[in-house]
Amino acid sequence: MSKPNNLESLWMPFTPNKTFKKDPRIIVGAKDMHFTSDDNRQILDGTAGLWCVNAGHGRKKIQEAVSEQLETLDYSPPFQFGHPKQFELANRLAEIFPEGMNHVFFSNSGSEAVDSALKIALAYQRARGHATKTRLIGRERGYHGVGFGGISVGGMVKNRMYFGSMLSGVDHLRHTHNPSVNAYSHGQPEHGAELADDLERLVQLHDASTVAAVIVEPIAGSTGVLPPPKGYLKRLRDICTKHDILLIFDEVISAFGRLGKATGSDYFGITPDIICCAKGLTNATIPMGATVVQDYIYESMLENADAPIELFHGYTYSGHPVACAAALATLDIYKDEGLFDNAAKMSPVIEQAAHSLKGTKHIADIRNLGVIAAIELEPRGNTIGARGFETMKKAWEMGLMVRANGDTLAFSPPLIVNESQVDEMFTTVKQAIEQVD
Ligand code: PXG
Repeated sequence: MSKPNNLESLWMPFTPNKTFKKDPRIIVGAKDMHFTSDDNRQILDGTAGLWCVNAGHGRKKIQEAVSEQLETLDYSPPFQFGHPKQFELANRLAEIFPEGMNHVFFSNSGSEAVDSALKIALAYQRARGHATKTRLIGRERGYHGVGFGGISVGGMVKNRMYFGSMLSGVDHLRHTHNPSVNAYSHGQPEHGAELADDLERLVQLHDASTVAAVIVEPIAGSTGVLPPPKGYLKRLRDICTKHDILLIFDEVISAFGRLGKATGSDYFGITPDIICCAKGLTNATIPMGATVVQDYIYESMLENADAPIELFHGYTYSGHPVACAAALATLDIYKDEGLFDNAAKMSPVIEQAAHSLKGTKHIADIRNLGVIAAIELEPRGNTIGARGFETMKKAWEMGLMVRANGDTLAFSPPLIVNESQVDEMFTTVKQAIEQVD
């Protein structure tokens, strides 16, 4: 397959359409750790697509499961009817998610998993008699997808500024990025646990009786990879518990092995009340999101809701049979191939390779955790993001896919990555950085 001859009609998401269409990057195939471009080059996937193809591309087992499911049951309505695989998948997730988190609500994306979590939090507070707890707290630089709920609690300015006033009754913690004391940290930074105390201040301002939930990414991804300072998540958990506020972890990036465990919660040893996930759930083959809740949330809703339908929420494709088949096959691969353990094994290799670039021109900071690394470049004068974008394009020409979030280059390869591929990723990106102005 070659380049389509007319790129005009498609409005591309999160993409400068004008410049892309003048000089497009077209992907026509993928296998294991590589994409194939339309000019038939092999591109090393340094990003697992968009942090999602955790088991690598073109996995036969998933293909077979999907095709068999399409033959057997292509669709069944999720409201008032069930099909076996959605129950099986919920049970399988309960096995690998933290203890006590045994109830799963399905959706079709990370954004929907987040909106579902926020709505469940509000409905739960009301059902248990705390109807004044309606306020939602997010964090500066947070990314929680693109629904109105997600952008309201999110903290990335461009994702918010064009879209009006969003949800009311939302407040934000400060972000945790502090390069003046934490630059070039290996893994979690030492400084900044006290920033969790922002939640105490917000409670002083609004009163706990008005706060339903706090949502954070345990490791912030899209904003340029910000591992949490040591002790920060524990402090946040403790303050939430003290004030009877739900803690939601948005694990759309961190679940399914990115940190060497099934969940970031498991990796950090901090259990939230609700976890949102998506991406790696189906190895990105079929869109799917999930919101996993503590038993007491589900049980309280069933007991106290004021209507026979306990939660007035759901999607036409909640628990879609084909997505469930893809997810079950994906979970089998993670388990059979020990991919979370491989991620844990590769984490120090990535750390070492990433930090070996310190001293390369333009580089201002390097961060890493698990199978994630980020190289932050100095912006070129006032043109924020230009240097990052040009480096991404240069790397593509050189056979490497890397994400540019502003001037931060982010790596999050599939968990099947090996040492020589890690070496290739960082050698190539170094050369790319050296070639941009
Ligand atoms: N929460 C988090 C933490 C995410 O990273 C979403 C929610 C939304 O998921 P959906 O499936 O609705 O896109 C995400 C998505 C990037 C990048 O450049 C990351 C995401 C999406 C687009 C770009 O790092 N993550």
